[in-house]
Amino acid sequence: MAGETDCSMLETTQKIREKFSSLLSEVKSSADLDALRIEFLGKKGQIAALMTNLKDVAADRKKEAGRIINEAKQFIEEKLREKNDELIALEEKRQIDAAEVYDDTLPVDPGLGSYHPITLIQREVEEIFSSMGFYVEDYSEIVDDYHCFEALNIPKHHPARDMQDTYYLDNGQLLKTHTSAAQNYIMRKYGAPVRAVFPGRCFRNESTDACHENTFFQLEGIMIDRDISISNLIYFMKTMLSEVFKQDITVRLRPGFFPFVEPGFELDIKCTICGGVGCPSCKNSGWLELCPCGMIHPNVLRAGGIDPEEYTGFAFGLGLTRLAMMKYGIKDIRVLNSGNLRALSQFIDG
Ligand code: FA5
Repeated sequence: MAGETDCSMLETTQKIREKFSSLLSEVKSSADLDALRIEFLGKKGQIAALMTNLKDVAADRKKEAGRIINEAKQFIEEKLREKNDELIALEEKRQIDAAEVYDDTLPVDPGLGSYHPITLIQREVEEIFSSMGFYVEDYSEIVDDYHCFEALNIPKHHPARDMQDTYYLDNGQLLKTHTSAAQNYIMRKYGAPVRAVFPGRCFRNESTDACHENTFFQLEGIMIDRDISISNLIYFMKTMLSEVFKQDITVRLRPGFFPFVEPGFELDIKCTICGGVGCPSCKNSGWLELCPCGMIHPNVLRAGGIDPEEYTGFAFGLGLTRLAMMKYGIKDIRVLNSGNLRALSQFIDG
């Protein structure tokens, strides 16, 4: 290449580029790619050879020839990088595809995990009610004011709203304060007659203690048909509690006020932690409010598109988190949201 001009340098580098491109198209692995890198960019590679020959180029052409060689080098480096990225992506895809081959015949290690007590109790109560012909429904955790309050006979500025302060979103929606927020949706979905339960996470802006959390679970139930009365309500509550506890527990029913039922009741359970003598889990009263309930208010039926002249129904709002406390003997409700695996993984189904 002695005395070569920048014009013939251009031709030479062009040939090198073409040869490189053709070899690159055959590269299948990073080993191939490395070999190509050495052939063209290595110490004894084709670009290094051009650089060596640069000394023989006429002085006034050297700069231009150097630029042409550099461009070829950059071209090769760029293409090698692209190919390297392509090979990495292909390898990742191959690994992901291989991982998706799931072998369900592999033995399962029973020590791998356990269900959260809320999951256990929720499934148990769902099963009890579905065996009695109730649908099990799901509902959003973010709701609007209408479903959480207005459809439940709690107009704006009603004092009952003060008992359920919650977290509002910028768009006016809110985190649901109670599972009753789904009543209207269920009535609209099924019409009457209907029987359904719908568990869900609830949120309230309140201070926590051994029996109050700002995030807890309820399981709501409604039953609407012709001639439904308080006797039906009491029957279903009794059946549910005796199935869950499978032993004698003491409950009491007392009047309670909720704008969406009339009449309304508080159903309390005698604290299973202290046996009724009083402890922090029951705020020293011996009793724990567990499952308020009542006969659905005619305005609520009407809002759900159901004629209150023809149908009546009951509703209840079971405190699922408190039920888990009472069933499993969990003294402090805050353990349930704690993520403390030593405490939470010791409960078994049934
Ligand atoms: C209600 O939420 C009504 N929606 C229930 C209802 C439904 C009444 C249908 C009538 C008909 P209350 O705010 O009392 O009511 O909550 C119901 C149950 O949820 C309580 O008895 C309790 O068991 C549980 N609960 C309420 N607040 C908390 C809290 N901060 N932490 C843990 N559990 C709670």
